[in-house]
Amino acid sequence: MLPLIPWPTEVVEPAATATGPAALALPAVRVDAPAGLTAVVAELVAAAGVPVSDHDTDGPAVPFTLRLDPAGGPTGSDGSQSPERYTLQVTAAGIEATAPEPVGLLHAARTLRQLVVRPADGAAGGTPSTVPVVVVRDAPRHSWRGLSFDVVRHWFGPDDIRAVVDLVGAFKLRVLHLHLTDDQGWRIEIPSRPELEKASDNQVGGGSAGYLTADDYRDLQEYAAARFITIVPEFDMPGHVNAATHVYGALTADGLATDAYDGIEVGFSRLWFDNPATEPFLRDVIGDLARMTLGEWVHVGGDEVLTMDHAEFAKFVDLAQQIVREHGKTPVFWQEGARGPVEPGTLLQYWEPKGEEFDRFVAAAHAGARFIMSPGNHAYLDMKYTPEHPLGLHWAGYVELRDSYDWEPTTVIDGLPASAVEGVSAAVWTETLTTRDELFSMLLPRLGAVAEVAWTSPQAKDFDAFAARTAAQAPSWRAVGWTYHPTPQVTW
Ligand code: TNX
Repeated sequence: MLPLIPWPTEVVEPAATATGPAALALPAVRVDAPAGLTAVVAELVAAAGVPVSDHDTDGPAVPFTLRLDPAGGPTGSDGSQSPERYTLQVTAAGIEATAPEPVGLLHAARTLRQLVVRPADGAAGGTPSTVPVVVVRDAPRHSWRGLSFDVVRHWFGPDDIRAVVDLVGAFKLRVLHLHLTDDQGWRIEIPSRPELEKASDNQVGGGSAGYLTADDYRDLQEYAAARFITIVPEFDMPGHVNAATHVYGALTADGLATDAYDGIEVGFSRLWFDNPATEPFLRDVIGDLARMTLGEWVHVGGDEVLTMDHAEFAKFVDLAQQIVREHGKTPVFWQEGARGPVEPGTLLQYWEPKGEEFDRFVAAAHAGARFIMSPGNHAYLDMKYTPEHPLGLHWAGYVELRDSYDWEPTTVIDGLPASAVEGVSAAVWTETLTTRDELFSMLLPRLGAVAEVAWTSPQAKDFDAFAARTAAQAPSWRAVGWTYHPTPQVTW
């Protein structure tokens, strides 16, 4: 059993014979990769505990050769070829990765990282790590594989966000969606609206917090992009806006700024479409956010506006969608966006089972909307594992590891065409999470389960095997300081 998460398309292990080694020793690895990839690949090799050698003269080093090659990776039974496909081949002579695109080469290096076996505790000093002789041919099922991360309810700054980028990368996810604005705080500099900084120093329970400067945001996106991860920023509107109305009284019905809010209720704050201050605010914020964003998408929220009629809400969806498109980006909304006039290509993020809305979702799909599946009862990693769990919420139920694993994204919404599913996103909201360790203990091991739902074909999924692979990965999490919850569903 190889400890790979997500499980790949095809794994070929040679039958054990007397003629060849079952594993290759890795005293050191020499990386030979296309320009621009060498540093991140070396970082992954080092994270696996294997020394990276720069020169032949450093002593024995195993070559890890990464080559762009359209022949790398598998072809689906229907002839389909994912641009993320790759092949990783470990032989007695060395390690080779081939892929048509750089992202595939990086996936191959991530697979290698998971395959490395560290010397057993108590092994003689100098005992090298090893890697099994194997061929892995692999490609993802869905292209949108992400994590939605609330950095508002409790502030998580650039260092924590970079750690989360590393974690999502380890499971071959491609998207980190940052929930940047909400009732409690405003977490990003908007150059045309510098006053918003006044709403950054607050969070759930009060206390000091912060926000990303434009420079922080650019650096983070570049860090993520070097790892083929796209940051998708979210400005949540027309609800969840108390941070904005705290700064700009002109946005409220009575013209008075609202008080800062440090509780965890939702649904009470709102914008007013006919207020003359509203559209300029949306244009400034969405415009700046789009200009500052390297990736293709801008998320404009739309969830839980509990005090607005549908007609007014639809006007917000229409306007936000137009502004995002005017800036050359693709809009993303929470599922409530389906109540507005969604256009082809607009993405809707499903999160809550509301049967009476399913017809609307299906209609939106037929109108060309694409769906990101984040069902609360499977993919919300801020839900408690069990009733006794000290952290998290439970409005969507208790979400144990198996709940995060055993679900099928194309059948969550009755009647939705499977072809309308763009992919899957886990989500972690931070009302109850205050430290990186708490955050990671909610993400691990469940993020691996959601990643496997997004990547692996349903026929190849197997919870018991997944649980065993999870246990086998835990030492590598401990080695890099990633805290995880030792759920009893895994024999650690
Ligand atoms: C629902 S999911 C929300 C968030 C909360 C979350 C807590 C969504 C679109 N809205 O505002 O933080 O539940 O689990």
